[in-house]
Amino acid sequence: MKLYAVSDGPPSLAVRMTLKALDMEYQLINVDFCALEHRTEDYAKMNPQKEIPVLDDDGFYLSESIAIMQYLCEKYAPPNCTLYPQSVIHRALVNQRLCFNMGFYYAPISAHSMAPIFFDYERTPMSLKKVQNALEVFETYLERLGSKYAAGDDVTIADFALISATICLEAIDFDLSPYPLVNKWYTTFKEEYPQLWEIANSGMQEINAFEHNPPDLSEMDHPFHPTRKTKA
Ligand SMILES: N[C@@H](CCC(=O)N[C@@H](CS)C(=O)NCC(=O)O)C(=O)O
Repeated sequence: MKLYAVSDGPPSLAVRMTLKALDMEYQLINVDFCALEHRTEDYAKMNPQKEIPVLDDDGFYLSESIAIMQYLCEKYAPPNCTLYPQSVIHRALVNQRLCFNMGFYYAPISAHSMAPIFFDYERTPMSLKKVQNALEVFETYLERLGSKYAAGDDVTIADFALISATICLEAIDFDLSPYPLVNKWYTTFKEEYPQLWEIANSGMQEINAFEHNPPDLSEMDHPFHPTRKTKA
């Protein structure tokens, strides 16, 4: 099994946490985002979206981090594994949190934290407001469920996705204290799963280094880049 991943990409980190939690052997292939290794025609054969990560399970190529995490658990998790619970209701809750992360939580966080570093967009009062809105909703979910983790008292793949998104905020020195339950959930994960946190933390440190010493984007000929050299 191979995983094409980017070292500071939250979707890649969430998949790596899943592989680690499942104790699986695999080959980690680092994709250089700034060198646009994911924009080549060869890469597009694996994933026409030209996005990272991609899993190659013996010639079966799968993209989209949520689908990858679900696939890994469905195919390789031991019976009664709590990472992706079997019960319909509980699994529905995990799936809801995964969708919440992708559609509602990570998107504004990424726009506010990552895009200004890697795409030259601006951090604005509106982008901040959207992050605050996402955090308020996550705070509400944690309050209503009254659980230690996002979908219950056991850690699940939904936490891996949400933790990977939240590192982007820590990386830009964002204060989580106005969201005490999110803050507690984040700290609890770090304390209880140090080996999984190590994976997230390595990405967080990289983003933090870029935050304080931004990459030179002038040479990055990305089609979605505001200062790109060639037209998309
Ligand atoms: N929905 C995808 C998103 C993956 C994604 O956005 N990956 C970023 C790296 S963190 C990427 O490949 N972006 C492509 C680009 O901006 O060129 C997933 O969850 O796997």
